[in-house]
Amino acid sequence: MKIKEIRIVVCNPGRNFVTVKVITDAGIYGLGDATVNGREMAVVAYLEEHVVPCLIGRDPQNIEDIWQYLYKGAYWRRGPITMAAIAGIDMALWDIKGKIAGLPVYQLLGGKSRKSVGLYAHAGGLTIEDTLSKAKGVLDQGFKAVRLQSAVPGLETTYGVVGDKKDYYELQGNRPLPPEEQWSTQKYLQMVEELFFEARKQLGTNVSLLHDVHSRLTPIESAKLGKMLEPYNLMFLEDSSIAENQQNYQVIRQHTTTPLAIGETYNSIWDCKELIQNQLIDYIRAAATHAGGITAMRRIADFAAIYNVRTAPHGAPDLSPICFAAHIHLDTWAPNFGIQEFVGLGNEQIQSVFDQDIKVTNGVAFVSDKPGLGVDFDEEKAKAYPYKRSYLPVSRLEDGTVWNW
Ligand code: EZ4
Ligand code: CO
Repeated sequence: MKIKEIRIVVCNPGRNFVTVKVITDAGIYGLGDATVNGREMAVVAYLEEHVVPCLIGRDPQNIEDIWQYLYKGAYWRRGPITMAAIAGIDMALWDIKGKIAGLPVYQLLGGKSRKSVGLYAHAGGLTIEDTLSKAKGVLDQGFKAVRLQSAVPGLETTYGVVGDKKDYYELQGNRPLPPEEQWSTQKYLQMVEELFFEARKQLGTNVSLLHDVHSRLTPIESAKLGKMLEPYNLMFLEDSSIAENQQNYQVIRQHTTTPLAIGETYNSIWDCKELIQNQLIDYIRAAATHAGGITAMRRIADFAAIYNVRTAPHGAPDLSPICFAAHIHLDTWAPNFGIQEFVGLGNEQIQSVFDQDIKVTNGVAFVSDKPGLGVDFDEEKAKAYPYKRSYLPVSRLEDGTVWNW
């Protein structure tokens, strides 16, 4: 079998997605997600100019060799653009292998470790009351885990709060230039303690609570927050600090037993190697699209399992339904799976472009049993939603200093 053609399609059914379609001479095709939010066209150029020409005529069944060829063979290893390009191809090759074998991808990985995949939903409000009423709505739908985010009083906008926008897709919008947002650690810390105090009071002790700091705190501030939140028994505290320097998490870990999660921006196992082997984190949140595909995620999961670290793949709306399908296969297989982030199966336009076969009910997802990834992409419908330049916001402290968004 040979790769005959590889098509890279960018569409914007509410937000930009970069979709890779690998077509074989046997009439089988595979799909992959290569979306990097706010940097989509860089991945397209990398794929079209530097990857696609090298793969035409190769046997798509040699997934590992193609992965190594693109990773080691480029000399320039890692980085979000390179690894998203590799991921897009890799997912498509697993999809093809499943279709050849007549088996869903989770079966190729080793089969089911569980019947269904536990999900956590989001609740983000303009006030603590608003957040908690949204959380109650989520629990009424059957979710047993919810991420709480709430607006910081005194700041114009806060990460994770949809506000008057319909959904996440409208929230990011399609911004021709990056918007700017403010940050104040002092104002934030006051809000977040009250949020979790009220949450336990109103939601009880049976629900798993999570929170995403989105890398806004220094390590010692994270340590302080983790300690402060111990009475509220979080499932995990996500991205409390940046870990470019992985030793940062030693500072946090020395001070708190609040479980820690990180990894949604990671491009490879090397970004989390020290965090995992020194047991500085509890959940690794790498995403198939950004960490190098299913081949790389499988390796990260196996490495993490040795150190009691569980997987909790990123589930943001800027990962396409193809990535979500890949995650549900990985989550169904991984013996050390923890929980899957879930923001819904997408708006109407997304659901018209991507045909998904995942059942979500009572806070859990059931993997597709179709051969391959079990997701399809309608190129014709995608044409109705052309690419629009769109950026994530940039964050500044109140004195104007650029900070972590
Ligand atoms: O801000 O995916 O946990 N989820 C997140 C996301 C990220 C976006 C960035 O593209 O932190 O909402
Ligand atoms: Co996050």
